[in-house]
Amino acid sequence: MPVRDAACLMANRRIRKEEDVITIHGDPLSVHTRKVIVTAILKDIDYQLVIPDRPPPSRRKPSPDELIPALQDNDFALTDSTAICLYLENKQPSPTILPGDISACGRALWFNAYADGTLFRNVVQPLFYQTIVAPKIRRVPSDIKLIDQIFKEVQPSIFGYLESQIDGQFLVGDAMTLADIAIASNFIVYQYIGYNVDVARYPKLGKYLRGVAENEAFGKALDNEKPFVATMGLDRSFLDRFSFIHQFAA
Ligand SMILES: N[C@@H](CCC(=O)N[C@@H](CS)C(=O)NCC(=O)O)C(=O)O
Repeated sequence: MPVRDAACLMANRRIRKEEDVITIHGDPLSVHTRKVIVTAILKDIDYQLVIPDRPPPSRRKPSPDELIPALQDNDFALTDSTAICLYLENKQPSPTILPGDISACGRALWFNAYADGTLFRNVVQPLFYQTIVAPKIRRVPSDIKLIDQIFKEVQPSIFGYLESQIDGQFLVGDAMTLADIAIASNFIVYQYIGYNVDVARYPKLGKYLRGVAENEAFGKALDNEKPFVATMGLDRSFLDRFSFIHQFAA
């Protein structure tokens, strides 16, 4: 698709040579697209974002599994946020999103898998569907019983597990890794759709998420999302509260 015909074109800072600019097909509000965007920004890789048709049920499918994100880097196409992030890691190794130490690297990959396979599949995706897609896009009632069940029976063990794993600013080591990008990206959507992390119950998780959202690359991605958040009528006030708390804690 010619760049100017794209539903949305977002250049990441200055444009270098055209062949250096990768194309990310995805939605800026999607958990998995954000992983790729944050990774590209962190690594100073220029990208353009092409948003497939909205709303989700009628998207044009850019990938074999019909999911977003998908990457196009000149002649090379790739799907799956983790595969794409690891491709970008090899394309531009510094700064790294995977620690060199083998156990730390394994741990980062584990949290990335947990973010997708457990946090997203069991909490964020069903809540997104029941809170946004069902009532606002498909115009069918939300399943209140299911939402309640997620809060009471599913969420506590997942949030509790994460709370137990946080010991400092990042999940692994002393810099942002794929683990933080994947986990925090889920919580951004969780909060966009109107839910808050109970900081009295999960104080480490709350503080950790604030820190990741304030990371420069993550923060830039979130700034770029502002117009899309507004269009979808989502709530980004938690990010203002983050900076409010940050200013007064400084
Ligand atoms: N394992 C895949 C999951 C991708 C995924 O579930 N993407 C969602 C959006 S976050 C999707 O494409 N949903 C259908 C749609 O938006 O059309 C990855 O990491 O990329």
